Amino acid sequence: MDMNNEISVPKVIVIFPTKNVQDTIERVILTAKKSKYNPNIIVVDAFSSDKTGDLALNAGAKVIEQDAKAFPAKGNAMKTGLNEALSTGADIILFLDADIKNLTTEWIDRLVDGCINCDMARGYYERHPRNGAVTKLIAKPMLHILFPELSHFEQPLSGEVCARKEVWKRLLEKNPPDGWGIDVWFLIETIMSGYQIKEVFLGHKEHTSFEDYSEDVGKLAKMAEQVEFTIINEALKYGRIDSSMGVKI
Ligand SMILES: Nc1nc2c(ncn2[C@@H]2O[C@H](COP(=O)(O)OP(=O)(O)O)[C@@H](O)[C@H]2O)c(=O)[nH]1
Ligand SMILES: [Mg+2]
Repeated sequence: MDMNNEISVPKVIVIFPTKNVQDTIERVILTAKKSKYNPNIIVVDAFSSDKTGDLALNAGAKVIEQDAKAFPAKGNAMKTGLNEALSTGADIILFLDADIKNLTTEWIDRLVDGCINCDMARGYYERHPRNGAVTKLIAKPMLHILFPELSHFEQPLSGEVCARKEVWKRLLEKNPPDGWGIDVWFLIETIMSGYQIKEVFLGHKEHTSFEDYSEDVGKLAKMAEQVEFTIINEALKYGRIDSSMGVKI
């Protein structure tokens, strides 16, 4: 396939990492399948104890299990999904959260459109004011201090991320983390690798995970810790913190 063909008719794969999302999984798969890009769907499941796996299979997805039983495993699931998608010859790979209640087909079309002329397209949205605590209180303030060139990104932890296969291959080689740090790690490493990222506005986002912590953001402590750990590690790697732990910039 020559380059022009590849760009005009890309083979698109949508990957959903899933953990007990039986209320939303069918609808998000069917919605993604209606995209003008006619994507194949891969579900990377966390050994869900509910009906997620069966419902995903019936809705037409290929269902695989994440590589390890250690949790949290969002990063592990994304890496497992990438290896699977790359082995099936995908040109463009898009991740979407499976717990989205108001996903529309336009989200898929817009994100894939966004990375036809760019290396990576990431979704951003409006959310409930109490939603996104780790984004607002950990990721963005830390990036502002340690990676100020990334502080304009609205959603550094967006789960809606699309990139060309070359970009994903390069990122996989750099040893991504297994847990909740994966999203900000992909953001930092993509930019530090010299790629261009576009943020694409997707409107309002409603997702079921918010219901788990809307009354007690303390439930987000593990996610906060892993995001913080990842940003500190990346800051050390790129010399943004000196040996006395003083911030250089
Ligand atoms: N395979 C796998 N998927 C996960 C895991 N944790 C979360 N997910 C999925 O990853 C997506 C984002 O997780 P979610 O809990 O909604 O994160 P939040 O939106 O930041 O609160 C959802 O589709 C989850 O079902 C995990 O450990 N393994
Ligand atoms: Mg969610």
